[in-house]
Amino acid sequence: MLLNVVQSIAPDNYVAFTFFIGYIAMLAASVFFFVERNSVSDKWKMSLLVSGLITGIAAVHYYYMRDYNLVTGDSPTFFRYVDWILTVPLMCVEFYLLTRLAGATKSLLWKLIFASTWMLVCGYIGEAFNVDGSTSHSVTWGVLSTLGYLYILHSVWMGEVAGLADSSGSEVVKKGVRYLAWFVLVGWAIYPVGYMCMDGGWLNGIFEASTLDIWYNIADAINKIGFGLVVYTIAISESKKELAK
Ligand SMILES: *C/C=C(C)/C=C/C=C(C)/C=C/C1=C(C)CCCC1(C)C
Repeated sequence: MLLNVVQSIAPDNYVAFTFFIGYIAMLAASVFFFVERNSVSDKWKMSLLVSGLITGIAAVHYYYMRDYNLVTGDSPTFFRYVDWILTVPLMCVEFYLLTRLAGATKSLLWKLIFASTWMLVCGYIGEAFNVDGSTSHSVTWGVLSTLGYLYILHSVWMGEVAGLADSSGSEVVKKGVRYLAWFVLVGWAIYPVGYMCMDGGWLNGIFEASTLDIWYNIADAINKIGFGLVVYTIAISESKKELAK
């Protein structure tokens, strides 16, 4: 708060600028998802609540990340991971909510939450505790983290989540889950690529660490707001169908 009052963004500081824009966009998206809960049937209100929570939690973190970055000039790695560890499991909750009517179980939900938490905890250890820029540290934890990522990818493309979406009997849910699976495959892949560009990573030196934040900020906006909008579209279409009955 205090820092926020005295700092302003230099015109050529694109990193800070994307933190700022990210904050506004996440905030606006939350307002949108919360207000739009009124436009969907009861069954879908929880999905929109979760969409709004994802962008809302991100907005709070962007607020702090922007300040942190302005004051220190560093990447706000800690805030970034706190944000992810809260929001990525919530994205897994969205998959559960979308396939619940087709029979998704609590055990599926917990497996997805566990896999995402595993992915992020291992990633954090790999990134934050790599004091001497060691390649073996970076690669070991990166590979461990990727196991969690692969589990989620498998589940949403050809595993339990995909199977449930197929058997849901709704084209909207089936297509929607497929869209979300694309987010996981392409949008989420930006983060491990960024990770590999850091000290000790296989792609180190390709991007400046400072420009990495720009990529992460863009990726976050797509992955959180875009993801939420797909969920919103599914919820609206399904609610209309229910009304038409
Ligand atoms: C809104 C934030 C999202 C969707 C963040 C997603 C983050 C990941 C998919 C991170 C994955 C990583 C790996 C697969 C390996 C290297 C370490 C990570 C944590 C960057």
